[in-house]
Amino acid sequence: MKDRNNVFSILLILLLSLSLLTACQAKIPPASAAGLAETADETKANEQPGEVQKETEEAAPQEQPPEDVLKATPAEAPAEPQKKESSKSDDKACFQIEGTGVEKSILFSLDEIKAMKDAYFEDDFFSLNSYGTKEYFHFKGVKVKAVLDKAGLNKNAKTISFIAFDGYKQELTLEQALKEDYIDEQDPDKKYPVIIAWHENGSDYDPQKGAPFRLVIGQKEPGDVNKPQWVQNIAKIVVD
Ligand SMILES: Nc1nc2c(c(=O)[nH]1)N[C@H]1C(S)=C(S)[C@@H](COP(=O)(O)O)O[C@H]1N2
Ligand SMILES: [Mo]
Repeated sequence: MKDRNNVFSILLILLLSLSLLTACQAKIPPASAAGLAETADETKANEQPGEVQKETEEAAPQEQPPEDVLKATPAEAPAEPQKKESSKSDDKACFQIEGTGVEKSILFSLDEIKAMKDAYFEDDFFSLNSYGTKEYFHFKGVKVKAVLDKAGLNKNAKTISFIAFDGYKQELTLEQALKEDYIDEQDPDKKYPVIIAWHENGSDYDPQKGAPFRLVIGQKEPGDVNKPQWVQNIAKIVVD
């Protein structure tokens, strides 16, 4: 009886550590995932606000229902009462930066990102989507530049791709990623860097609903449809 319990515990521990080890990378989609096609459309739409982006537009609202879905695992709960939630939250709370354009690949955890105090940026961001909807969102995050600096940029670095767990992708040139003076067409005093946000409109993203990171970028010029660029649930940043 005892032996069996021991074997069971060991198996459980093995399984848990395995899932922790692989959690951050397991679901990271390849750069060639389906999102690419939609992305191309979205990017074009930035220049031509009239363009249609049916698939992504319709999919978007479901992406982020700001509801509480925090019902923690009833079936397995008895074993470790306290630990469960935090280890679960950590599972997807990271993203990977990689590619030929960086000196080293790094896995960033949410805690590490939050600890980058010098790179912290918080503000209301104006958004315009392809339907012409204008809206402000409050974000807290870090400048993309700081994340790139940590990985170390190689001389060849030219493009920065932000890839989400659902395959959605947006690509910036290095210049666009480092630019610190994006605008808000309604407020001439504002200047924005590109950020990776972990907090939107009063709450941190819930890691149980996906990687808690979002790319946020202001407008290049008045009329710039910037919201499609706000990649949710960033899994990977590829620098080439
Ligand atoms: N991962 C991911 N991020 C995404 C999308 C998506 O389909 N997947 N859609 C984009 C588009 S087209 C828009 S307009 C906004 C919608 O953001 P919202 O859900 O906060 O309104 O998210 C953008 N970020
Ligand atoms: Mo969109």
